[in-house]
Amino acid sequence: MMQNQSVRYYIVAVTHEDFKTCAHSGFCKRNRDLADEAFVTGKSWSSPYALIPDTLTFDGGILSGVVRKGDVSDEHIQLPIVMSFYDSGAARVVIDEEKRMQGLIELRHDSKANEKRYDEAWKSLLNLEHWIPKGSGEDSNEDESTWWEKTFAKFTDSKPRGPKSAMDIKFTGYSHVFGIPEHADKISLRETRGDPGNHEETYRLYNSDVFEYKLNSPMSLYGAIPYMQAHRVDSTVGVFWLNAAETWIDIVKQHDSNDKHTSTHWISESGRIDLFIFLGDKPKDIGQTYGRLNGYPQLPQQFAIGYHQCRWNYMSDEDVMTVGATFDKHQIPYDTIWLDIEYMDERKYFTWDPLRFPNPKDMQKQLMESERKLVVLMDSHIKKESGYFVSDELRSKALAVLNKDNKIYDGSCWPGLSNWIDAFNPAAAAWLNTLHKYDRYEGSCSNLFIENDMGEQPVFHGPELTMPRDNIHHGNWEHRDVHNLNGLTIINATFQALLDREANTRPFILTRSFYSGSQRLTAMWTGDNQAKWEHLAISLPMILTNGIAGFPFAGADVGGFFDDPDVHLLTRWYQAGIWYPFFRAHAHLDRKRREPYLIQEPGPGGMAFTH
Ligand code: NBV
Repeated sequence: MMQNQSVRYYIVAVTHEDFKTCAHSGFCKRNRDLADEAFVTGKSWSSPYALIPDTLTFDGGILSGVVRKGDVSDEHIQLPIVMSFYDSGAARVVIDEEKRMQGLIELRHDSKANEKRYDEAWKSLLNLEHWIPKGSGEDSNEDESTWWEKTFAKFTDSKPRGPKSAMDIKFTGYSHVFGIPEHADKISLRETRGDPGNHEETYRLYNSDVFEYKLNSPMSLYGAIPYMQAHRVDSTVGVFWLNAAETWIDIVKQHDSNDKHTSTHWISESGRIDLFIFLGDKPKDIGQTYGRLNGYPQLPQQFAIGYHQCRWNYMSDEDVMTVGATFDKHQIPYDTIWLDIEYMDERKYFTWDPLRFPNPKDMQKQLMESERKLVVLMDSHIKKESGYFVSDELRSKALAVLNKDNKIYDGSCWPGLSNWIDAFNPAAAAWLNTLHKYDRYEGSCSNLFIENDMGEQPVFHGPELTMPRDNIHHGNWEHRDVHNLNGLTIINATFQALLDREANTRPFILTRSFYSGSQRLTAMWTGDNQAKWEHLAISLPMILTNGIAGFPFAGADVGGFFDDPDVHLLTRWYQAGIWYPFFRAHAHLDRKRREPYLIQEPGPGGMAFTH
């Protein structure tokens, strides 16, 4: 059957202007303004918060107590605080309230004296956006206009659970901080207060599918790892901010006569404060401790560190075999060939286009003869169509994401009108597991692996090209609370499915969206880059930053996804790409063929394609 042409291309090209800045986000603006007030105008700033000394207890490495807002007589806002100190050298600070808050932690690690000091001084900035019932009128001197409803680019977010949270972390004695992927930016993170050379805007973590993303920018891209590291010659500090909601991070550097310091301000839309702190001499020391918490990458399969040949799309099984045979003819090695969204019947996952891929098993068996693999693209948006078994089961088993009215959420995506698998639900993961079994996924063989592309949950025509924040996931979580985790739930379920499909094979998955922990399950790549020299250049700090954040199995589309590279750029990109831990060439549907055997040797007449 032919494709549904109406959804062949992105209907809406959502570019960087269509995404929020801090100023568009009520909770971010409030917290940024507060930091300005405290830091800029602030010697006279005094915090309304205090630890209540006689509530403190220390037992089995755990320090517990209560933080109070207001003066001693005012007991109505009390926040339990728990600090745990682990043998690994990590510490955890949790401040729990039904809703959110803002505080300050100062980090310093003096390794010369071989002394690991958690110098968490609850400085004067401690502040809390505590939960209040809607319309209660408390804190009436504050601007509540964005607390209960927020409209951005014609989309209104109903925010039924009100305004939410944040905190400050100061890296005392460190002039550089690194990490918090994913941004198209340099390795040493820039300041965000708009002076020359700094960013105008706050770093954002809100997994997003950004069309033609901007370079040297703090805007969020497809993945989010809220892990930051600061390093100087013999001392390293890391912080992990355990929060999967939209998060903004401001960075400001201060120099005094003795030292340099980096102050960071973390602002999340929801959740409690849950912060891990890692101290060590060298980055490898804290990389070790961070891995003990969130997992290490699995040892990649041999084929996975080889060369991957991809494009959107190889259009038939014959096309796949011809490309493979031409690689062999030119004696260019490749280990894996990929199929993008056009291999299916009307973009319905777990099906094959009957005209173009009539014999998928034969195709995979031929690849198997030379130990090659096939990777096919698979996502969690399911075409809404009665009679399509995946859609019927998703709906009848009630395993889809819901809208704010607790009805199955309908949105549009590549297949047209779609519903989304809610992999937060263990029953949905278990169901996905059954779909991958050979008897259910007809035409699949043991050398077929998976690309989970759009885990940011892109929804054409959705707010910032994703789902509304008041959508509901399993366990009554609002989408806003868990947005950055969504892609991880899908790869988690897919990984388990591939593991259970056949004993003794290790799954291979590629993901575009990620969170801390995804490194255990998949490789990642930097999404839809462009065939430009600047994109080749930025791929290196992006991949290295991912490594700093514990996810080194990373790559970028060799050649650039959008546009056609000239032969110089493509040749240089292959030369760089061979060093990417994950090495895959990829190209947009409309771009010219550019398999490496099409590039001529550099010669007196320059270099050319043999089209
Ligand atoms: O499936 C089509 C593309 C894919 O080729 C690319 O690698 C992904 O990053 N996909 C995005 C969807 C839309 C691209 C405009």
